[in-house]
Order: sequence, then structure tokens, then C-alpha cells
Amino acid sequence: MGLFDNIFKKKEEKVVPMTWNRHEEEKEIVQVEEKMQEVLDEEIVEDIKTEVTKEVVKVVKVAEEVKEEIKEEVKEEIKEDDVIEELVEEKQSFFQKLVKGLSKTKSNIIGNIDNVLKGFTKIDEELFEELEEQLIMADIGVAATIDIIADLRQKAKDGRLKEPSEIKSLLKEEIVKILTFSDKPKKQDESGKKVMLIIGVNGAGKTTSVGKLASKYRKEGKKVLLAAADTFRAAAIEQLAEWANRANIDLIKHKEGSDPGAVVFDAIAAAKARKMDLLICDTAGRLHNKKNLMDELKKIYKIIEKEYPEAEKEMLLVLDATTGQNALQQAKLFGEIVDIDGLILTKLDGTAKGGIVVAINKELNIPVRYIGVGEGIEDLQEFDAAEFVNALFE
Ligand SMILES: Nc1nc2c(ncn2[C@@H]2O[C@H](COP(=O)(O)OP(=O)(O)OP(=O)(O)O)[C@@H](O)[C@H]2O)c(=O)[nH]1
Ligand SMILES: [Mg+2]
Repeated sequence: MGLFDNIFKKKEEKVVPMTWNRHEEEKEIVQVEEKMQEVLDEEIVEDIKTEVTKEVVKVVKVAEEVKEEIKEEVKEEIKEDDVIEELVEEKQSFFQKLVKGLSKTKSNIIGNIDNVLKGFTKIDEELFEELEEQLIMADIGVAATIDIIADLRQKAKDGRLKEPSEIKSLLKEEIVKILTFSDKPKKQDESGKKVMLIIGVNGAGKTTSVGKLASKYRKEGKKVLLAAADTFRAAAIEQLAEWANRANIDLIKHKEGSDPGAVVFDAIAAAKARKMDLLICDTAGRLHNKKNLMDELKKIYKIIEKEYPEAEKEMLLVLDATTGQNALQQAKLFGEIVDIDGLILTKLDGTAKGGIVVAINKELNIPVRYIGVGEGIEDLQEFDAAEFVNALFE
């Protein structure tokens, strides 16, 4: 090997490893780059995974919330349906009670009218006279009866009444017209506070009605307080205490024989202090004499006006439907002492004289607010003219 060869060889030796090294380096770089890319890719994938996981968690959370909301909405709807169903059931059972309660009155009025109508094939004066007699006997009262018959006569004249079979529905219309007097809007309750004073002759059903009213308004969510202002007999205080107990309502009472005005005075103070919505005062139906009774009521009335001016006052006269026309006399008598805002007509369930509701509406300028159709705590209803007539003619 010559020098040249040697040099060349050396050169080759040098060149070859150099060439190899660069290649290796590049390879390494590529490898490192690849590794870095892998790491990078893994990191990106990890990042993406984390982001996706976060998003999925968010979506799941939102979905859970939506699910809960839907559940709540469904629950609310079910609850609303239940409440509506309960109200419908209550209304139906009220109406059934009314129908049942009015059964004697119904057979008295409607039964007798049916009997009259059966005997006639055409409209004539004799038919009107017989109808007139039946209506008066059914306690509808002379004034209302005269109006009703005059209206039927007019309709027969105008050709709007041709057959006896048409009389019943016309009669129903007429009675509704008279009774809707009681449907006029009730007084507006501005302060939200109210006092009811329950008055009437002994045995009319005052204490029972106080108990029923207290239970009704308490059920409607009102804060109710009772005042035992019939201090004439110990039994009267005990009777009211029993009703208060049954309806879980507070009662303000004093000893037997104490001043009823003082009971009402204390009850008003308690109603104010305890922020009560409604104070219902029971009163005596009998004192030593009639003048005593009326003077006592006047005094109570004045105390309420003076001590509780911000409260709405409702003076309710209780009339026993079984007393028929006598009830009208009582209303006139009490009306001279206090301004009566409304009537509670009790014991409609036990009488055939329910027609008195029509007479009261026609002859007294006082609306019927409540009717009693039984002795139970639930047996007091707000008077509704259409419902009453429907129950009667059902
Ligand atoms: N069937 C029936 N009985 C009733 C009704 N309301 C009251 N009564 C009954 O009538 C009677 C007299 O009722 P009370 O509430 O004590 O009468 P009151 O007016 O407070 O009588 P005094 O306190 O004596 O003045 C009781 O036996 C009651 O159960 C009603 O709507 N229907
Ligand atoms: Mg009583």
C-alpha cells in the first residue's frame, strides 16, 4: 500500500466514522423528535381527555339537575291535581249534603207543585190560584209569592208560557232571581282583621255556628280567636270551650255571670296582641229580659267599634229555619238594635220550611251568608243562590 493509499485509507477511515456518526445523530434526533412528539401527543391526548371528562361531568350534572327539575314539576303537578280533586270532592260532598239537607223542603215545595201541575192540562186562572196557595204554604212568603205568580201570568199573556209542564223551569228562574240578592259582593276586608259578632234568640244555633265558622276559617289558614260573650250560663261557656277544643282554637272566657262587654274587650286586646285574623264572638240568646239582652248587645257592639276600629265588622244574625215566618220577626227586632250585615240560617236539614230563604231574601234587606245543614262541624256552608236552587229542584 503506497502513501497515497494510506492517506486515502486514513481519509476513508476518518470519513466513514464521521458519516456514520452524523447518520446516528440524525437518527437520534429523529428518535428524540419522535419521542417528544409521542410525549406531546400523549400530553395533548391527556389534556383532551381531561377537558372531555370535565365537559362530560358538566353535562351529567346539568342532566341531573334537569331530571330533578322535571321530577319536582311532575310532583307539583300531581300535588295540584290532588288539591283540585280534593276541592271538587269537597264541593260535591257539600252539594250532596245540601241536597240531603233540603230533602224535606224539596218535597214540601217541589212535591206539592208537581201535584198541582199533574191536575192541569192547560194554563188557566185556577192553576195560578192553586200554585199561589202552595207557595205560601211552603213558607216562600206572601211578597215573593205575589211576585212569582204575577210574573207567570205575564208570561202566559205574552205567549212565553203555554203548557203547565213549562211552569217548573220558570219557577226555578224566578226563585234564583230573588235569591241572587244574597249573592251581592261581600264587604272588602282591607286591614285583613275581622270581627264577627254572632247574635240571635236562644236556641237558634249561635254557639254551634261559631264553632263551625271557626273550624271553617281555621282550615282556610286564618288565625282565629273565640270570645265567650254569653256569660249568662256556665254551660254556654263550656259548650263553646268544647267547640274551641275540637277545632284547636284559643278561647277568651271569663266566669259565669261576668260582664260580656269585658270578655269582648279582653278578646279584642288578645286578638291584637296575638295578631289574629278573625275574632268570633258568641253572645247570649236570653238574659233576664228582652231589654237586658238588647242593651247588652248594643254595649258589645259599641266596644267593638271603639276598641277595634281597624277591623272589618260583620254582625251576623242567626235564624232557625224551623221557626218559619217567626224568623222574619226576629230579624226585624234585632235589626232595630244593630246593623245586621248578614244572616246565618240554621237547621235547614230538619225542616220542610226551607222556603223561608226566599221570603227572607224578598222581605229583608239582609243577605243570607251561611246556611246550617246539620249538627256536625262541617255542616255550615256559604250560601250560594244557584247551588241552593239546583239542590232544591234536582
Ligand atoms: N240539625 C241541625 N241542628 C242544629 C244546627 N245548628 C244548630 N243546631 C242545634 O240546635 C241546638 C241549639 O244550638 P246552639 O248553638 O246551642 O244554639 P244557641 O243559639 O247558641 O243557643 P243559646 O246559647 O241557648 O242561646 C243544638 O242542639 C244544635 O246542635 C243545624 O244547622 N242543623
Ligand atoms: Mg249558645
